[in-house]
Amino acid sequence: MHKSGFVNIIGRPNVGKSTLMNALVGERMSIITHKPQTTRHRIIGIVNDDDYQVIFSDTPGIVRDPIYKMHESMNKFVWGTFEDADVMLFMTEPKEEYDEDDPIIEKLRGVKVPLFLVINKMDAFEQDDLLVWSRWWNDKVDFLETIPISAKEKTNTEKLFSLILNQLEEGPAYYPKDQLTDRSERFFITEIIREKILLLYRQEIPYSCQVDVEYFKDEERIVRISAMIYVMRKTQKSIMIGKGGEAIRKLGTEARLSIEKFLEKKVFLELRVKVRDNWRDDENMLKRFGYIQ
Ligand SMILES: Nc1nc2c(ncn2[C@@H]2O[C@H](COP(=O)(O)OP(=O)(O)OP(=O)(O)O)[C@@H](O)[C@H]2O)c(=O)[nH]1
Ligand SMILES: [Mg+2]
Repeated sequence: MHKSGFVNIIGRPNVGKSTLMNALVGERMSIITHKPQTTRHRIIGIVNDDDYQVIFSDTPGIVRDPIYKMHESMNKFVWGTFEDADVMLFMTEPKEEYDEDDPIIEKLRGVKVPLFLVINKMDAFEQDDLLVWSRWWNDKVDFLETIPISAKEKTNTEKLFSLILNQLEEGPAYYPKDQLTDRSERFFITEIIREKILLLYRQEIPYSCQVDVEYFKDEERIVRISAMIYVMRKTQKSIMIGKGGEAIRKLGTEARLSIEKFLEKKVFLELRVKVRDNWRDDENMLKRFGYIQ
């Protein structure tokens, strides 16, 4: 019998959804940083075997108070995963507070497919904290099972995978068996650059940025890439570039090294910066960057 299904991972920003997906898939699919709102899209990671195909979806952290259209789109990606899930993983971490009337609770109550409560970062908390948080959630929502894990240290992640597999029903392979994701190389390059921006720049800068790979040419010995970084204000542009171009050079080097690892090839990377004041609210820009269809 061949099993398959969609397993969707949701939760607030920064709880470790992307870390978990990468651990389950065994590849570095989604970018991970210590900052909230790292993931902005729904990203698929596929685990293939002769007897099964499990299609995981990593999603953006649920934004509580959407300010920009971009945030609304990010939340829409999350709510969309309620429609097509065969299994849902709701992820939280001890000490993460929710209000009794948080809309996610009502949403979770309505889930008809197997629903797991995944309490992450068990490496960083006491057993008691795990119990308290498990109890709080289980009083409110009918989870099939609660599982404490450490996505970072891969504690209980294999156990979680087999629990998921037990819940999947007979079904076909939806993707070719050698496929790991639905995203293009270009998308991952954009994400790698964005990851470095999140790591290198402070405060609102990373959140004001969008990266667009404008040129990608795979030549015999080298891959040539040119990317545009959109920011919202002139002052942000000068921060991106830095004194004498120092900041953007550093970004360029770190991104290039990471892209070279990803493509397993030498890379020439050109980065440019442009001001586009309201891209997070601009429908055309949001369409172009895949936030809305
Ligand atoms: N201590 C500890 N830290 C973890 C664990 N899993 C993830 N983290 C850290 O938590 C931070 C956020 O991880 P991500 O995987 O990016 O979280 P996310 O839920 O995808 O965040 P968004 O994309 O912003 O929604 C990173 O600094 C991770 O290294 C864990 O099991 N233990
Ligand atoms: Mg993420």
